[in-house]
Amino acid sequence: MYSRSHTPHWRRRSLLALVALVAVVSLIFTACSGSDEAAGDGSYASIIEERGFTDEQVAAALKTYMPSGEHDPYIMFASGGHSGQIFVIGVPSMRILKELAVFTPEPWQGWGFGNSGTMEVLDAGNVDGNEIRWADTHHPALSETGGDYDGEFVFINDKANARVAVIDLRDFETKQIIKNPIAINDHGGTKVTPDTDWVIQGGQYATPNGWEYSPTANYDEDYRGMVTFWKFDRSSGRIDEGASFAMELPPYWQDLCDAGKLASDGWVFCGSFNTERATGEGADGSGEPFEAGASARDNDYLHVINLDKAVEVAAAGNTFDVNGFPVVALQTSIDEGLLYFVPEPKSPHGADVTPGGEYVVVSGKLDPHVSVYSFEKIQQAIADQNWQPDPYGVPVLDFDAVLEAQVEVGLGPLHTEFDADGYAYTSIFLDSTVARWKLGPPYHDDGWTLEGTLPVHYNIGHLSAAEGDTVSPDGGFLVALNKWSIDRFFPPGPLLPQNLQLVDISQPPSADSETAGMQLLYDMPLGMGEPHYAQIIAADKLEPFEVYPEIGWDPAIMAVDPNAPQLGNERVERDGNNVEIWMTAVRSHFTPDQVTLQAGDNVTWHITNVDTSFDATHGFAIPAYNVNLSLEPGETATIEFVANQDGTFPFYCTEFCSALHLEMAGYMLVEP
Ligand code: RUQ
Ligand code: CUA
Repeated sequence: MYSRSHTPHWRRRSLLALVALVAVVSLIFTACSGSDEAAGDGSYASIIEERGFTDEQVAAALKTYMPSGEHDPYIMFASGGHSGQIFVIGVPSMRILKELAVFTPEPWQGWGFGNSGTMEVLDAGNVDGNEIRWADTHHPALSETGGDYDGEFVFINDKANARVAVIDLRDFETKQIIKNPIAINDHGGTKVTPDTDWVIQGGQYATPNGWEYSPTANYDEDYRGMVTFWKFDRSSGRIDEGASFAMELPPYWQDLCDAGKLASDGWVFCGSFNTERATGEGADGSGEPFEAGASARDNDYLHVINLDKAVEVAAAGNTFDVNGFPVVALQTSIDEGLLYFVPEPKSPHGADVTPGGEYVVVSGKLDPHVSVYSFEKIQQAIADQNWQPDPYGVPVLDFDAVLEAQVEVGLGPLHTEFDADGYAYTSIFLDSTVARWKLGPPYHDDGWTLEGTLPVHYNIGHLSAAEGDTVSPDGGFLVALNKWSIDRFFPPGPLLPQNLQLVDISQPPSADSETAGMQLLYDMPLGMGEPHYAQIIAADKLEPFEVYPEIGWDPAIMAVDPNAPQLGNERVERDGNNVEIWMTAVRSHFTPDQVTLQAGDNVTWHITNVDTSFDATHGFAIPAYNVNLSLEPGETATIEFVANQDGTFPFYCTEFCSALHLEMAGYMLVEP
């Protein structure tokens, strides 16, 4: 039996308490039903009766309710889809704690509105000189130590422009955005290796390397897929671009990746589709539409990558250059044994490694099974050279030799996560269900069986179980990330919210439960973008700053800026038409609160929030200049602009910080 390293004791306790509560509630309910006395007296029994709740609904409500002041035991990091951000959500209450600004300017956090630190991060994501100020964020990856979430960082990809962001969870701020130099879109990431040495970014729609122009008639020769391995430097909290590299892949459309762990540590697995190399239907009617052309064959290829060896090959300089970035050539990967394929049911979505690293679970969207591949058998097939080459010469391992099991789970299986008791959960898109199935040895001797399914609403994409993709999943809760909400909520116009549904998976499957013991607890509409994937971490692993450690802290360098304004040294200095301002903010005053400039001045304006109290944030807005900062306690920020508009500009604090918050204002006077 598989066992986890840390047990969420609170859950056991609160479940016992819940069972007791539900019993009491039902008793009271039974006692009161039939009598009209209880109705309308405000007691919970009367509320239950008036609203006609079932026992199950009452239990669901109790399981998600967080009394005021109580914190959620889990925090979910959900991708923000088109918003380009990350949603931070408490579980099980499903309360939104923050829309964490990543790729898109966000005014409340002062992200991208004058603060030169934030502008620099955003500008690093510009593409060919074009300012890109949105993203399609898909897959957040929490940093790991020994294959377990460590609560230090989270990474996320932008599918639309092939970018990766690094967020430091000490202050929940984005520190770095990187544009992939060889690809213009991505999908297979982000994922991290078990100690976060590497952040994985897999490709998606193939293009020529560096997305140069080439007609699709030259697809087979010129177009290539890719996977990029970003070296993460934990001490600086940044990806080290100079120590990173990519691998050139055949022009199949790589999909989701996962890092091996424990038994399969050092290897990486990525699904793919369009191994047909379809190029779409031309305007003249030539070719085939993608959705047909890209699913003509029965199989696509699971990419099996020897990352440890690839790192050695790249370090030895056995690479070629694309836009100045080292790329291991496809032929090199074949010659050096870095890349193997395994046939997988066509159009898969998700290659998910079991907690112990023994298996890779793949779901072909058009096949009602999950296919489970054994890492050991993959190694054996490699050793036996039990393969046939693909058209590019990549060894395709024998399917039967590496398959461990197939479990029929329903129509349109996508993505799989795990719990602490050796069960797997697969999202079933077409059926709109979550399937719970039993893993085989070493988890269960009688495994590889479907336990049951739970209907969800509707068209579930990914699912996320508590720490469910780590080496020690917690179980307890699972969230279904549903694409369609149809009838669940009031329709706010034809664009409907996503529906995140919380599911209780704490109960074991039982023969008399159609849903294999799973209970739907809560519907959470989310009308801010489309989360694709989410990860759920135990809240006690996160140790965010309450306030910045020292006054004058610059979040961009996570240290004190020696040039930061401090109490007592506020001043304005002029040198020709260069003006530099050192300002402090404290409840309820900016010092200085009058700044006089001349039209055309080059202005460098530093502000420090010298407040040290928890939650004593000040904002700083200058009208007409598109400046809006959020200065958390201790934080310093610098804005730079040319005072190109003369006039009288009242600046003010945009965060209601104190009784005299409205008075926290000043004048910026720009003389003509
Ligand atoms: S994806 S569900 Cu990146 Cu699976 Cu969208
Ligand atoms: Cu400071 Cu309002």
